[in-house]
Amino acid sequence: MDKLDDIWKNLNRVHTAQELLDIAFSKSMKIKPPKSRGDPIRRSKEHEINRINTFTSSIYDRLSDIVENFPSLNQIHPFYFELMDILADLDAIRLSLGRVDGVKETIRNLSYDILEELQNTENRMKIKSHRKSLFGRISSMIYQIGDALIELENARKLLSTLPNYNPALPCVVVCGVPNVGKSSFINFATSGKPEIASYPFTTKKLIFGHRNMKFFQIQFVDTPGLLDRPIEDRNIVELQALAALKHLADVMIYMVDISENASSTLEEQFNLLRDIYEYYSASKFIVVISKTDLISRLKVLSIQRKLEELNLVNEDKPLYEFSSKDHKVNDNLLTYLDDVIMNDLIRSPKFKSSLYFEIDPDLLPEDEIEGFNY
Ligand SMILES: Nc1nc2c(ncn2[C@@H]2O[C@H](COP(=O)(O)OP(=O)(O)OP(=O)(O)O)[C@@H](O)[C@H]2O)c(=O)[nH]1
Ligand SMILES: [Mg+2]
Repeated sequence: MDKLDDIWKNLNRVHTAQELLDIAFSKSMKIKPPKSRGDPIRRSKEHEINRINTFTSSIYDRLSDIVENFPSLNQIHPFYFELMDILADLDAIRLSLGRVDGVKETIRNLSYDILEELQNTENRMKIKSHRKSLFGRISSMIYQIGDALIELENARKLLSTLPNYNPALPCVVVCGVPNVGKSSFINFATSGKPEIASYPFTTKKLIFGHRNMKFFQIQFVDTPGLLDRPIEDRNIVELQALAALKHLADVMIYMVDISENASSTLEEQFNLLRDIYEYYSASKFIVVISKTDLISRLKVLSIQRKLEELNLVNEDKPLYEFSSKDHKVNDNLLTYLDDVIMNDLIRSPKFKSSLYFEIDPDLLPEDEIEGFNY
C-alpha cells in the first residue's frame, strides 16, 4: 500500500483556469509561420493548425495530468479515505475530477472538428477566425471549470499536509479527554515532538511519532482530545482522532487524568472509555493513569479499584501509570508496551508478511529468523 506521503507529495499543483489559458496562449502565440515561400493560403492554414494543436494539447495534457495523477479514491487506505472525507468534500472532489475529465474530451473533439473545417477553408480571414473562435470557445469552457480546478488544488494542498502512516508497521494510538497528557507521553516515548500546553485542545490534528525497536519502528499517534459526547456532536478535530482509533490502532492507550486540575470529571472520562471499548477494536487496550507525580498513592489505588469494579480494566485491559515529571514510573508501561508489540503483535498474521519486507534478514540473528518463520 502506498504511503500518503508518496501519493500526495508527488502531485503537481493544479493551475487556475487563468493560468492554464495564459500558458496555452503564450505557447501558441510563439509558433512562427512556416518559412516556405509556397501558397500563402496553405502557409496560413499550416500556421493556424500548428497554433491550434499547440494550444489544445497544452490544455489537454494539463487536464489529463490532473485527472490521471489524482489518487484513485477507491484504492487508497481506508484511514486516508476517512480523513479526506472529514477534511475535504469527497463528493465535490469526485465531481470536480469528472468535470475536468469531461471538458478535456470535449475540447479535443471540438478542436478536431474545427481543424477539419479549417482544412476546407480557402479564405485567409476565415482561417484565422476559425482559430480565434476555437480559442474563445475553449477559454469559456476552461473558465466554466474554474471552480473545479480551485477545489482540486485546495484538496491537494490540504491532503499533502496529512501525516504519513505506514500500514506495514505496528501503530499505537494514544487517546483520552483533553489535557490528560497524551502529547506529553508521545513526547517522552517517541521521536515525535507535539505541542504541550496547560490548556485543553492543544493538539488539533493527528501527530505521528516513532519508537525504534531492534529491527523495526513502532508508529505512535497523538490524537486531539475527545469529549464525552455523541458522535453527531463531534467536530472535525475530534473526528480525526476517531479515524485514527478506527483504522490505525493496533494498540490503544487510553489516558485518564485523576489530578485536581483535570479538565473532565472522572465520570466523563470513564464514559468515554466505555464508548471506545464499545465502538473501536484494537489488538490491545492499555489504560494509563497520567500525571502520577501530582497524585497520592492512596488515590491511585482507589481509582484502580474503581476501574476494576467497573470492569474498565482487567487482565486483558491492564492499567499502567505515566508521569512526565517522574520517569521511574514509566518503565513498567514501556516494558509492557514493547512486550505486547514484540511478542503478540509483530508475530500476528497482519505483520508477519510485511515484516519480511521491512527487516533486512541479514540483520536478524539465527533464532529470530526461525521465530519469524521465513
Ligand atoms: N505534573 C504533571 N503535569 C503533566 C504531566 N503530563 C502532562 N502534564 C501537563 O498537563 C498539561 C497538558 O499536557 P498535554 O500533554 O498537552 O496534554 P494533552 O492530552 O496532549 O492535551 P490536548 O492536546 O489539549 O488534548 C500540560 O501543562 C503538561 O505539562 C505529568 O505527568 N505531570
Ligand atoms: Mg495534546
